[in-house]
Amino acid sequence: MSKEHRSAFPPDFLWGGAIAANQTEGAWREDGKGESVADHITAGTKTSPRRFTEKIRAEEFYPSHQAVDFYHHYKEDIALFAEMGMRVLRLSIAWSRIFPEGDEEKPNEKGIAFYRNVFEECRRYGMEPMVTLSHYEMPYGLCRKYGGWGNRKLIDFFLRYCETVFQAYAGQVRFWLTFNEMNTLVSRFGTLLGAGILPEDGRDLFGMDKMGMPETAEEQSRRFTALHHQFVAGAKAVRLAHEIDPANRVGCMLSAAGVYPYTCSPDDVLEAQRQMNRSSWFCGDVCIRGAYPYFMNRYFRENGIEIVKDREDEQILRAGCADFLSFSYYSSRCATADKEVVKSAGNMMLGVANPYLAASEWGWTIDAKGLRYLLNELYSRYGIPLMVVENGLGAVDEPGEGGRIHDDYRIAYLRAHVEQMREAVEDGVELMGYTPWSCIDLISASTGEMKKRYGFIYVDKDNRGNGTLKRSKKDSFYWYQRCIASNGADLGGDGYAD
Ligand code: BGP
Repeated sequence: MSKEHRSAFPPDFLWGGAIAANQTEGAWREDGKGESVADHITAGTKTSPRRFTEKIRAEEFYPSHQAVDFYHHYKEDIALFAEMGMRVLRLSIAWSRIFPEGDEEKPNEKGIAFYRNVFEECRRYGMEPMVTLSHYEMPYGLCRKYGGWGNRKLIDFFLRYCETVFQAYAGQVRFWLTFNEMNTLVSRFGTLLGAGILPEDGRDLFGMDKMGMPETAEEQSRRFTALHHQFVAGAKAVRLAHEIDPANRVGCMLSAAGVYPYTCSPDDVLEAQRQMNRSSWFCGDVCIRGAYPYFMNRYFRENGIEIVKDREDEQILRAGCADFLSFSYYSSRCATADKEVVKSAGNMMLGVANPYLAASEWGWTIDAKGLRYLLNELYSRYGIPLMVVENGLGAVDEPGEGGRIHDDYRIAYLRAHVEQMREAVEDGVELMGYTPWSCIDLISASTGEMKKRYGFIYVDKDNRGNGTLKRSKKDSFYWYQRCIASNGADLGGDGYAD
């Protein structure tokens, strides 16, 4: 295996890892925490979807309730992250720990104290916390009482929460991300997790059971209005963060995937462009350029979508552009205008299978070069610093002799992606950092499984919640440790175990 001994990455490159509160913390009702929308979603599998229940039912299993118990293990976990050499930990604050129902006047002090301790622990090791303000876990009270982000009142509730945490952690946290993968709201996948718009009791998480049925214009209008409210809230949060502490840097966060035309037929090329416009550029343009792009007008018009806006919104959007663009990258997809071409299995954004690429066990296309392509596309469009805040391989890990996990498949995936990031940096892209998903095993967002593992650190827990929660280092732990120590120069070779 060849080794590269030169690093293109800047010396202050932010190597780290990413987690989210609802997928790691557990302690769902401890120390005054309220229920979040994630706490109402049952476990699923690759083939049986997660479901939403209005009430918590004793006979159902809700993975976020315990997750991997980061709430009680954070010291041990952060020590392990530091041992890998991580310089940044991307994590989210569970909004419902700070405002249990979402609409209280006063925050929950115990929730504030918890994150203060977590950030202090990070700082003890010289690790920067990077905080996602809303990662698929808004207070359930806001969904139940107000209809989620479809209601404009959410902007004020969100801003109150932002002000509370910006003040509380001033000096401790410099990097903030507003809404995780906010562009999932451009399709029905984001309706529940992203917008907090509740479906009927027992409905599947992504509305896949309705996939054949088109959404009504009214449903779409509500979803796009919810997204508009998030745009406004995000822009206001950027301003507020800067006012409270000029050192704050606030990024928007997108789920990003390159979209390739399935063939070079102009119809496929136009279809790929149409999908890219809607799925990535739309939200990026609003958050970074501060205005709705021209191409959405026709889409809104033709689908009867009406977005309720206030007169001052244009100005708010212009005044609150993000400082940097962060995104998750797992795969790319193909687009075709040919209805006969079979759709491949996928996650949030379905696409046509790419005959040149392999896929993960969960059907996600693996495309490291697609990351270089995308980094260049994003940078040439926006010209602001970029950060890859999620990237990784969900796979089944089987402990071998002595409980060791030889996850060479994960190392291969990550190595290929780091190599392509390095190429992009050589191309001239301004890349701030990389926080793979994930530094530790956690609950899968789409399926609720533990079995779909992403971490460098194994957590002994199964799909039904059984296990000791013991942490152990996988081979990828040592690989990443060397990658960071060499600033991305040493990516090769086997034998990364102790
Ligand atoms: C992103 C989410 C994460 C994470 C990741 C992997 O969409 O931001 O929360 O879970 O995808 O997806 P999954 O957990 O479904 O495998």
